[in-house]
Amino acid sequence: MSIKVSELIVRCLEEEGVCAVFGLPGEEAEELLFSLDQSPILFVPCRHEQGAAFMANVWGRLTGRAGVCLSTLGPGATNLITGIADANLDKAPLVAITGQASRSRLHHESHQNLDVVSMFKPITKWNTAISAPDVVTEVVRKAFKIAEEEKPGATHFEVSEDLAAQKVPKNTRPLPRVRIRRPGPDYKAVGAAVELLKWARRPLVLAGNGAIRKLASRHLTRLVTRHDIPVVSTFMGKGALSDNREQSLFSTGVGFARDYVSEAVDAADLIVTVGYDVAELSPEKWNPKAQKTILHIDFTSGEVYAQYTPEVEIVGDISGTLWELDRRLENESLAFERGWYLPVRKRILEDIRSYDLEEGDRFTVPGVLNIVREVLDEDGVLISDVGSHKIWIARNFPTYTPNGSIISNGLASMGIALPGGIAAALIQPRRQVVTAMGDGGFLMNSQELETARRLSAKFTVLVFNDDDYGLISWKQRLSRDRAVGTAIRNPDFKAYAESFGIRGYRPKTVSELREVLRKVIGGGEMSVVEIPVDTEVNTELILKLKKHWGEPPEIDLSGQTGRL
Ligand SMILES: Cc1ncc(C[n+]2csc(CCOP(=O)(O)OP(=O)(O)O)c2C)c(N)n1
Repeated sequence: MSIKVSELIVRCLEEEGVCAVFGLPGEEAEELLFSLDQSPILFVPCRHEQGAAFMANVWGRLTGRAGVCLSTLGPGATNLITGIADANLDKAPLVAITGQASRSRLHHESHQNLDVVSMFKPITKWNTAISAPDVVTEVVRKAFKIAEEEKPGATHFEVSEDLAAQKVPKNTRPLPRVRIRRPGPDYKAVGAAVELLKWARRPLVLAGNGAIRKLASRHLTRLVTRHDIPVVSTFMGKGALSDNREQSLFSTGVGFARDYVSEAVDAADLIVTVGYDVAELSPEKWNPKAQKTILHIDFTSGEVYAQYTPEVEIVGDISGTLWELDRRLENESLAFERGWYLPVRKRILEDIRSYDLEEGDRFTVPGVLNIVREVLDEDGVLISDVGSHKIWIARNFPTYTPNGSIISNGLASMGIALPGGIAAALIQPRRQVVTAMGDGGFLMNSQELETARRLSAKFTVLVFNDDDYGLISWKQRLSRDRAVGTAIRNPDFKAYAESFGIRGYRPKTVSELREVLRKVIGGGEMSVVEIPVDTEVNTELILKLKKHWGEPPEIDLSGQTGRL
């Protein structure tokens, strides 16, 4: 008795606990699709392979277990690339599966035949083509193991159509998942870190995307609240410490200009990085003179930068390290100044409030975000796309739980938010899910509205409309006083959403906006809310910050919007 290789692959996916595969069909993936059809695993046909890869990506980020996407050979595989690369650079566990032509035609030029394994090499942690039926169980286990182990990322395996149809003995068993303990911190390194902390007066934690994985947030919260250490998070580290906590100084801020939070970073005498990922934020941004004393805590050793030369590196499980440090510090006399960072927190909080919208005001992204925060449950999730709105979400949107806001900041690819919302709504149907994007990012993957509708996914899509690739024109105006190549035009987004059978809204006043958001967020329906936004607030922010730092303005405020 025998089964097909494709059936064995699906059996292995079941063993890995996979419950959904996002993808697009193709002839060379036929065996896999029919085998999936015999399994409890849900195959979600998407409208673009990029959408499928982004869904798997956000699935991985929210669950810590690899999200899975599937495509055919050639064009299907090339379409997957951006979503896979995004997962890899953003440290999201993802397994990609691609079909391939029969092995008998791979040696010569043939229809849709590309060397996908070579193509995916630089965007994955590991990838391979399954070479024979008897290695299937090893390949699938290895793909999941590598994708999920620290630091997580993307893996890929390719299945030729002739191989998929080959037979293996029916009793072939998938290899079991094995729970692996991550190594704990080295005691000498912890000892050196304790000495550094005893020396410090104003330590400050920089929490990166590793600080929201594997329970690190819980241990971080205990350590910093007990010893009154302020925490600044990177965009992807948001929620590692709840912004409700007095010690939270929110995120690293605008990034391309010194923000209020820089005052605390400047004043700190020890920067403790926790799960800090340089793909997100270069150390040149916060340590330009390479003078900071740094304690590095991460699953892996630090990347080499002239501005990142830690005094001590503790390499090992982050939670374990934080727990151990907390224990070791219990009996030490520390000389931390208490509350030294509070004026910075106060300024950040006041700044966020200053964007509150009043009746008659034109909509701005930070103003709308304040209303979203008012309406969204504390444990709801806001998934950001990439653009000027992302900067505002990172800087202004209080986040209370790890993954309470999801931002792509490694590859930082536009188009992730809407597919990401579908993944979030599927995994956590009771959680309030809001996605926020610009008009540019929305139309990059808006075809997935059909997927959302078909799946009866329920979440809110906010489209900030400025008829412009806003972040680019924001930056161009700062450097050259004008923007080129950024102005775009849009369809009627409300009518567009409605053409998919999805409720569309275009509020005109602040009270109407509040009413719409109260109705749609967590309202049990899929909805698209188009919000025309005034972008003057972007340049004004930079002017305000320059004034704060006593720098000359050097910005011309004329011709702000990108409208045609
Ligand atoms: C796939 C991709 N293409 C291009 C870019 C470069 N880029 C970064 S932000 C941005 C503009 C985004 O415009 P929009 O989606 O309208 O959002 P806004 O900036 O207006 O908030 C562009 C083109 C990118 N990050 N990703």
